[in-house]
Amino acid sequence: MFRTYNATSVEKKWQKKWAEEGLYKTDWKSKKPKYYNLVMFPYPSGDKLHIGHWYSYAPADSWGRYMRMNGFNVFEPIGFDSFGLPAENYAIKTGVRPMESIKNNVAYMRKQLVAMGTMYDWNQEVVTSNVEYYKWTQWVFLKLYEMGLAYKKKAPVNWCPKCKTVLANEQAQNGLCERCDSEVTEKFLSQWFFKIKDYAERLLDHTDLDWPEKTKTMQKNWIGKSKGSIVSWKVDGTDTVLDTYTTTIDTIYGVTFVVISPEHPALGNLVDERHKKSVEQYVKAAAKTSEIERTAEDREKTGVFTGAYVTNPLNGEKSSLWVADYVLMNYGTGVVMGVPAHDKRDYDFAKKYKLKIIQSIADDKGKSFFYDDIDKYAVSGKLVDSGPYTGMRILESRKKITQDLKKMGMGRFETNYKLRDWLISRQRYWGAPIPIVNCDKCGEVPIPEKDLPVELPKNVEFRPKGGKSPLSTSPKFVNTTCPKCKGPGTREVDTMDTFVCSSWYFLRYPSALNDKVPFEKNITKKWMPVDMYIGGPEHACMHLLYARFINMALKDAGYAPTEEPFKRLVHQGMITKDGAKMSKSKGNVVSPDDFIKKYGSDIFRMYMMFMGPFEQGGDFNDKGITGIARFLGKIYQLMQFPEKIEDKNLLNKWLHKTIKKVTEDVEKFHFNTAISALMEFVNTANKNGISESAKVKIVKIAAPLAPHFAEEVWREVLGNKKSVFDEKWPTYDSKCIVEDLIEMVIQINGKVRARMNVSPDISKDAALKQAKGLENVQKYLAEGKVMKEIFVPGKLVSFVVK
Ligand code: ANZ
Ligand code: ZN
Repeated sequence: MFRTYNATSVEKKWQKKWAEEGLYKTDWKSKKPKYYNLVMFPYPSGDKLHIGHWYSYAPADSWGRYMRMNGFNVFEPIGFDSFGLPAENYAIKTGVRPMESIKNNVAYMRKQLVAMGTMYDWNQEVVTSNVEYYKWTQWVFLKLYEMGLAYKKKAPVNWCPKCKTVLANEQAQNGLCERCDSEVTEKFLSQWFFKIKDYAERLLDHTDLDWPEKTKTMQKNWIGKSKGSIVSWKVDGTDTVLDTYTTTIDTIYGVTFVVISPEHPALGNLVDERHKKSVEQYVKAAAKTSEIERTAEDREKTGVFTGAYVTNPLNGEKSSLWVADYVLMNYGTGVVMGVPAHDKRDYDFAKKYKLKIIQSIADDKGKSFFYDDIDKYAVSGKLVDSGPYTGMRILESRKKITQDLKKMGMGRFETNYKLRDWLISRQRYWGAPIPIVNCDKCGEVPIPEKDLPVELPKNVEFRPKGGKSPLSTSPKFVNTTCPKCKGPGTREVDTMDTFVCSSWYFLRYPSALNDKVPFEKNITKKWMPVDMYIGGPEHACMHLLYARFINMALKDAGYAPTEEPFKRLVHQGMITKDGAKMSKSKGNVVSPDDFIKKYGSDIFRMYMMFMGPFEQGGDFNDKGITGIARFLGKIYQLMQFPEKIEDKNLLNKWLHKTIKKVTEDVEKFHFNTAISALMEFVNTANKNGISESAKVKIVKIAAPLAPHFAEEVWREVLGNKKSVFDEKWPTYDSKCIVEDLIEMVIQINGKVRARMNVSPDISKDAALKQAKGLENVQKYLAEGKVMKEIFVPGKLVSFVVK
């Protein structure tokens, strides 16, 4: 009777054939519109490709295939983010040098990705730990250095005791290490930073980016733009003026004390003899406390009086100046005005040290409130006991007070950002060395571009010891000549954060084979920006922020062609097993390889897509996968049916409905419902029969979802010579889809007033529009009544007219 489908042998055959035919080699000369389809490349740690990679990469590839069939010249590259901790930790665990283990792991992952049946253009592969790549990562560093965007500074930095390295702020959110969840401590070290803060305003602008709202909001919150005012306070008996930063200048008549940060450079000169000892003690203790501790909300507020007094420039009132560790030096000006009536922290502080509490703002009933509730009162609240500003609305007063202060030369408007500069040095071996030489005579000297790469030495003890950079133990690496004076110099021994490697790889892909430049101008200009970027939402405030920044900086340097690197962004959801996150420690990790062996990759790919909407994720179970296997078996049979149709109209209607549904669902990344639609079609066609022309269309729309399977049917069963992926995506004929209409009843204030015939899936807006056009309804509207609401419960339209 019918042949049955043998996934394993079929898939191997097509993978081989596709490679031989060069089917997925990018056509650089094509006249078709370009489409850059990108996934976040994997870390080749010891784990191989796991189910999360599969869940993200397979549908991403289906999307690329879909776009290709829609007439685009699709560029779909892949590579390996192979520097950094995952690879290095694996090497440490196994004792195999990272250079060796990376080679093996990359080779293994490559095989897995081929087995997945992806249409990656392997010619353009990048491996970030290869010197051909990291040479250009060092080049990126030099460009930023030339622009004044890379600098070294001694600063308190996050230190992960387990990873034995410093971390960027983004990698230590909530005080935990992004990689190992250890509690982060603080160290005072000299480190390299990138001035991402200079780009805060541009990074806040997401106009024209088709990105998930949530991700844009997360970036906005992380950048943390704050608009406020600076006020200057003269210190009694000195020439010193202290600036405070406040977002609520409207409370200035409620200031009863001012607080200075323990690290403030002016503090030493302001303390009087009597308070010197207690202040010194306090400052010492504060230096040992981390920022995370100091800013914890539930922590008891402490501080000491400095003996100094400052003057409020508006009413001449004197306030005592205190030093307290809840004021940080690296935000605003490092000095804060204390308003205990309206700020909780200041309130706790005032209570503890018996300071005055003066109300200066009130809600519309005259009641005082804390600023936590500002959203409720910003519009209605008013100033009280505030001199000439008394009675003024809060928002209005902010403008007026700041303008007045400005005229007096005692203040101005100011914008601050929470975002800190990006700390990029790491005390680890497995990264791109920072291309800088330190010379006694010339100081810090960048290595000239022509002398790149600074190669990572092979024979170095790579296991980190006591927080010293492993490279510092190699005199051969460290000792060099100064590029400027040719005298003796020493190299930087830190390596770059791997997020530097991944913040420009999308620019490299189209020029991956070029060893003269990091990327060719014309090619990059043609291919950037990335049209579709797919990857995890956990990268919102790290990779996705860094990549935007580096791209913008390289644009300013005249290299990158576009302001933004990624036009459309889609995040995959998470796969769970029995409702729990998969993890090695729980022992519930599903290995994709076993399933591929058993079912083949198309069935596995389809099953992953069938679990739920791509962005939502789903729960993995073994039963579902056999259902998909049976389904593909059924289509395979259907494609061998002789042409014998019961009802031609029925077939046409289902065919076009299915094309429409699959097209629309794939556009939305709802692969799960696209697959359901195909299943429904197959069930109907099994009973009703199928035509040769319908077979052709069905194979085409199934092709992105089950690539090997579709190619097998297309060429071997239907007898075509060329690949199904060189075919055009079928269009549907809406005339064939017209549904049987249903009657909808229209109620006005509870009484049936009219009826109309509509399609069963009519939207609320369309129903409303159509109903408004009815004569009977218009009569009611003409009486001057306003349509307030409309409901479409089931098949009923109901107007409430007032
Ligand atoms: C007086 C005041 C009264 C404040 C009030 C708040 C409420 P955002 O929105 O986060 O920018 N602040 C300023 N610099 C600080 C620093 N270096 N360390 C700790 N706190 C600092 O918050 C701005 C507010 O945070 C400022 O407004 C200041 O306190 C505080 F009822 O000034 B406010
Ligand atoms: Zn020198």
